[in-house]
Amino acid sequence: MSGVRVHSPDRSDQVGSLETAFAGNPARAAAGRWRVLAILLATLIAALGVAVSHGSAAASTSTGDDTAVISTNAPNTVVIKNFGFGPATMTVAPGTKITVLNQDRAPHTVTAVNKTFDTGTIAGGQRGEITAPTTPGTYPYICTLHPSMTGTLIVK
Ligand SMILES: [Cu+2]
Repeated sequence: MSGVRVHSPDRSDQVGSLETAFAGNPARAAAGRWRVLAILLATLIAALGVAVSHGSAAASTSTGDDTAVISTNAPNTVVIKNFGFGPATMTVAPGTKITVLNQDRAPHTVTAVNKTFDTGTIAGGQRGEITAPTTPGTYPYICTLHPSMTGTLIVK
């Protein structure tokens, strides 16, 4: 019964006398213990509240990241921008349909060097489509209008 301490600014000067009083007064000692428990409980609830709010903030942040990734890296899609293919190398399963988005103003093509696939000319801002070969392998491709533009399709 003598170990109870009440840490409160307005009572800090009375701690010693309180301990003495508690020892001789069970009712006041019990009141002191409840007060300590109440303070501990309030601290615990506050800590939990902080943890929960941090958790939900992290969740909403990661949701935003996922959305951004989906909008810029659509599956089975080649984006043409600034006279380049992105991704420059893409791996797909045999026979996969691949969308080609031309985000330049200039027209472009996606044409296999060995001619196994070809979008034909895609006007600026338009889209085309190719179907990946059914035979696994590595297929370099170019834009026939700008042969310095090169990409690679890997089928496996
Ligand atoms: Cu081109």
